[in-house]
This record gives sequence, C-alpha cells and structure tokens, in this order.
Amino acid sequence: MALVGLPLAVFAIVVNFYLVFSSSSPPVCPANARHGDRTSFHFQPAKNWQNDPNGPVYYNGMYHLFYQYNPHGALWDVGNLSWGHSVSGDLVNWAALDNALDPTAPFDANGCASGSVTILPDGLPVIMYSGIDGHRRQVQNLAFPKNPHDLLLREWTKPGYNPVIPVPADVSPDNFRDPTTAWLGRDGLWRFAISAVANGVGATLVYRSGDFLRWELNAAPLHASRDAVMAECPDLFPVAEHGTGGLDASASGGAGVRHVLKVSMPDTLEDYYMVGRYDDADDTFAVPAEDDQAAGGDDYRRWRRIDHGHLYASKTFFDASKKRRVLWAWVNESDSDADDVAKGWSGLQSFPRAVWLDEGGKQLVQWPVEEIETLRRRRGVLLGADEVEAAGGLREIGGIAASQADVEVVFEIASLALAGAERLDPDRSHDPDALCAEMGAAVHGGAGPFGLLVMASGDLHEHTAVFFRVFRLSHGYTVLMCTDLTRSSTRAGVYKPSHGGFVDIDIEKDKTISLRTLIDHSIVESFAGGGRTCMTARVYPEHAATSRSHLYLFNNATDSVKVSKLEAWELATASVNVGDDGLISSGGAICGAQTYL
Ligand code: DQQ
Repeated sequence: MALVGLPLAVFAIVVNFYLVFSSSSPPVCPANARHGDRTSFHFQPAKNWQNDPNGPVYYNGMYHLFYQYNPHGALWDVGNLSWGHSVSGDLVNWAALDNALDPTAPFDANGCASGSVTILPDGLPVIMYSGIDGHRRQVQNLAFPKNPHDLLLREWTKPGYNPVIPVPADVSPDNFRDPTTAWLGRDGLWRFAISAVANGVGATLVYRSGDFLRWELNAAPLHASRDAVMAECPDLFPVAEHGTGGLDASASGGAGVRHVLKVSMPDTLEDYYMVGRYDDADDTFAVPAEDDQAAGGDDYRRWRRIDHGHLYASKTFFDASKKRRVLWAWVNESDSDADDVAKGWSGLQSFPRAVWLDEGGKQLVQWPVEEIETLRRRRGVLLGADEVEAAGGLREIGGIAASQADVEVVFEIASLALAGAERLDPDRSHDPDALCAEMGAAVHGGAGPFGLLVMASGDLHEHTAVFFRVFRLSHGYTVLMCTDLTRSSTRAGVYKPSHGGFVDIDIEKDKTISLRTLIDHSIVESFAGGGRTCMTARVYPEHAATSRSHLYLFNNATDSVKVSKLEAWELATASVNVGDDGLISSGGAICGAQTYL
C-alpha cells in the first residue's frame, strides 16, 4: 500500500481506515524476510537500522513516532542518520511515511541525531534535534511542518537560521546532544534539558527562551554527576503522587507533583531514573536526602533502572487523548552484524508502556498500553493442576501460538516456601546480573526459581527462562527477578547474558508475585510486581524456523508453587509499517506456510 503522494483528505481517511481495520486482513511477507526473528506487534520499520525513539507525540488525533533510522542499510552509520516517521491511530498498527529529516544541510550534514517534539501554544508542533554539522560539531536545530494543515506532518522544513544553539565554549563539541521536549515555566519562558560534557563533567543542562528561537543557558545544570563522563538522552517529566494518570511536561512542581529525571549511560547501554523535586525557578533537580544516601548520591549508576534487561535511550510523551504518560525505548539486537545484514534490519522499539508513580513515591510503574488487548485472540489454558510441583515441575500453557503472546501469571508463595529461602549476603545485592548468572533457572533453591519458560522447543533444548528467587535478609525477604538466556538459542554468535533485578515489593505481606511477559518471536518483555521491575531480552531460537514454540510454567524450588491467576493470550499480528514494495514484513502467522507460530 503506497501511502505517500495521495491528496491530503483522501490520505487521512485511508490511513485511519488502514490503521484501524487492516490487522484483520493478512498481508504478505517479502520473500527474503528472515521470518523467525521479525516481530509481530513490536514497532519496526520495513527494513534497515533503527535506534532511539525520537519526538513521540499525539497530534490532532494521531500518534507520531519518529526514530533514528539509517535508510541505507542494516547497520549503524552515524553519517546517514535520518528521522524515520510512522503514524498510528492506536499505538499498535503503524503506517510508514517518508523520512521527516535527512542529513542535507550544513548544520546536520553528518547526521540528524536524537531530539524531541514540542507542541507550541498555537497548536503547531516543532522538532528540536541535534545535528552533526560539517565540522562534526553537535549543534541544536529546529524543524517545522512544511504544511501546517497537513494532519500527518509528512514534510518538515529546516530553517536556514539553524543552528539555534551552537556548541558553547566550555562544552565538548562531540558531547552536546539529545534535547528533551520543552516545557513552559510559570514565568512564561520555555525550557528544555540536554546532555553535555561541560568543563569535563557529565551534566544535564537547561536552556531557557521566550520565543523558542533565542536560547540562553542556565548557569546551574539541572543535574550533574562527578561519576559519569556523559549521560545521554535525558528525559525530565512530572508524575502525579497519586493515581495512574499522566501529566503534561509543563505541569509545574507543587503539591501533588514530583518529577522524574532519566538518563541513558552509553558505556553500559543502561537507562537510569530517580524520582525527585524539580525547582521550577532555579531549574534544578534534587534527589530527596534519604534517597540520595540510599542511591549513592549523584552517581546515576546507583539510581533505579528503567529496565533491567536489554533496553536503551527511552523517551516518554504525554498522551493528551488518554491523559497518560507513555514510554518508548530502543531495543538493540543481540545477534551479529552479519546476521543483521542477512536479515536486512536491526533494532526494535519496546512495546509502548504507560508510566506512573508507585504509591510509595519512589519508583515508577510501567505497563503495556491497554491497546494491546485489541490484538488478543485465542486464550491459553494451563494444562494440569493450578500448582507447579517442586524441584522440576513443568506445566504447559496450551491452546495458543506461543511465539506471539501476552501472558500474566500470579504465583502464590506460602509461608512454608518462604521459610526455605536462602540467605543473601548484603554485599551481593549490588550485582543482580551476577546473581542470576550464578544461579540460573536450572539451579534448584529453597524459594525459587519458579517462573516461565518461553520460546521453548518441544525437547526444551532451546528455551528462555523468566523467573523469581526469594532470598532471606537479616530483616525480611527480597525477590530477585532473572531472565536466563543461556539456553535461548543454539545459533552461533548470539550474546546471551543473564539479566537480573530486584522487585521492590513486600513479599511477606503480599504472599504473591505477578509476572507479565510479552513474547514476540525475538523479544521477551517482562513486567514483575505489577510493573515495578521490567526486563527486556532478545532471543533467536533456531527451532522457530521449523517447528512451533512452547510456553511453560516451571518450578525448581523445594516446595510447590500455586498459580492463583493465569491469563495467557495469543496475539494477532499488527500492521507495522509497509515496505516500499507494498508488502508488510511482519513476523509470525502470516509469513507463509514455512513459518511456525
Ligand atoms: N544515539 C543518538 C544520539 C544519542 C544516542 C544518535 C543514544 O543522539 O545520544 O543516533 O543511542
């Protein structure tokens, strides 16, 4: 379906119709697609490399997602970085448009890097992005819709007066990038935050402007870390102290509102955040004293993780239509460059997540947006009793295609099982990845491991385990969540780490722990404790090319574990971006008889 070049009115109707209704009409896959790894409901362009989500916005009834895109190949190539652009009516089905930005001007000749969209008071959106100029300096540029009446924002103009912000004298020219969505202060001035290395220190800086064109750097950084050289892709957003609703970026600090500062650490490709207080007069962000101590002061690496797995460069936006805050993030590949070239693509976006503040006020809750339910088709059933036997128990969840599924299970932990929990040396609690690597899914324990085996071959030779292990502390208990990838693929050259993170819940009081996992061919996104700990992993099971995948509950603890809730759904394949050849290269069911669900 060619979407570019239609008259506007016809185009808008066609896009809306297409996005809402097309998921029921099976598209065809390109003959050369490597079907098994392509996803069925995660966002991907039809082909080539993508990385960071850029400028997500809800505008005039349509969701827009821009993303870092190399239109010329499946590998990272900074000089070619463009802004890919897709639109959606429901955050699930997407139509591809032409690139919004390409590196064509002196102020972005070496790449259009990351940035954000802000809606101005007259209702018009503006892009602010980091261009890499002809001298390889990172500068900040604006772009405006070419036709303000085009609801789809198909073409963007880069004014000749760019850059609006050149590199300041004390900032390193190759470390000045990734402007956030701007917010309006009570004094009527716009602000945005940006990553920089200023005077040799990694900092998140704030600029102010009365007209969005002339910007002045605030003397104090929003936040700085002595320990981090550069923290990129900052995001500062307000959260309500109570409830699950989201707030617009310009909701100022005050009663009932806190702020979250998130940064991305390039050395480890990990995203960290802290809930704190934003001072809207000084434009500084402070971590509450008690959390500052617990979290290790300004060292981002001791802040909370957005996701304990394979996920980076996250960015949120306020969805005015549903009054919620939604998070997107880049999920990189874990296979080899040669595999990516053979596939013809690289990189996914996480499934969009609604984000809000936990009632305790210290951590975020993340949950797949409710629109995922429009993809639910067949319901899975637990084969056998609602209990998973001790030391080797395995129960299959049957009746569904297990390679594109949404599974939620609640495990009930009896006090008896807790009594068997092993003691955790407090020194070891700083490295959950190492704990999970040492005590994988096959290592039997007192109160765990128990959880899910996903993307499992019939003989279990390949499987990915997402599981919990409860440990005893000097006071109370703690729950470790792991994703064990060691058996996830027999393919050579695949990175198969163990991901780990603690789940901040009171297991002794709750006596239950929940796990929701989205399985989509080569990605496994998990949400524990109702979304308080998230863990994303990439998997490349070889069996999926020739046979179906299975889904199990397992238990390698000393006592049996009761399943008090199970909701497992097979998901339909969404319409995610149409290729130039008019074909949709989605994974799964509709990619031909040789592909197995
Ligand atoms: N990727 C972008 C940068 C950002 C980094 C360029 C994070 O702007 O700092 O593609 O992945």
